[in-house]
Amino acid sequence: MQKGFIFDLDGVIVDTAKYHYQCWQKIAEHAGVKFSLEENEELKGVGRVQSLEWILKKTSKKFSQKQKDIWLEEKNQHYVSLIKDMTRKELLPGVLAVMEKIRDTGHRMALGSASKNAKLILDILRLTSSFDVIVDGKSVQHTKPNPEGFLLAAELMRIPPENCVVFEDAIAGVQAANAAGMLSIGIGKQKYLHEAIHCFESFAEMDQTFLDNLILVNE
Ligand code: B16
Ligand code: MG
Repeated sequence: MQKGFIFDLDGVIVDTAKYHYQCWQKIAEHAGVKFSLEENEELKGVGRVQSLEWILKKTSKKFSQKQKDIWLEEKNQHYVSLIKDMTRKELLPGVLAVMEKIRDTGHRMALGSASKNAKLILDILRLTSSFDVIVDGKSVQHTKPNPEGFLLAAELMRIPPENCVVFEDAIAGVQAANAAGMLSIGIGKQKYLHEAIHCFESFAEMDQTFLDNLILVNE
């Protein structure tokens, strides 16, 4: 049985959460609100516009759409300036080995990211050709926890959702995978990702027998 493996990008393949956080902190400062690292967990996997709205809910001040658009543009320019110098050293531990193992077994692989910068990041990391399908923030109307992106990835891979596995670092992404009827595997802290069916601190911590069983081809 051929399976579809869907990888989230930020926080699963590469550690970009720190850059998103740095950029949102600047915007929060402009808006006069405090924004902590703990709160940043809530924004993982959440689209850019929704992330700004989340931050602005922390203040009773009202901002015009023009002001919001300026901040969205500023946030993205800052973010792009930080990621452009990224190297493969910033790939998360164990992810490449897992990707290779899946590829060697003949399964299909998709990227399922909420980021509109996903293709740029894959190019920078020379990973674009590793995926059969790329679904990013530009491909969908609704971002995680809505399952639209993962369902689209399954459709494009031609694999039924119940035969898909999703690797996610975000609460919103785990919820999206569950809503899509896929097997959710959290990569990160169990305290945030307890809704995932399985959870590992990182790919490097993933039990090899578990991985072998996951990618086992049942005829
Ligand atoms: P951008 P993922 C998500 O990517 C990030 O986790 C989230 O923090 C970010 O706000 C979102 O992409 C949008 O990113 O501003 O680059 O379009 O984790 O779904 O790969
Ligand atoms: Mg993520």
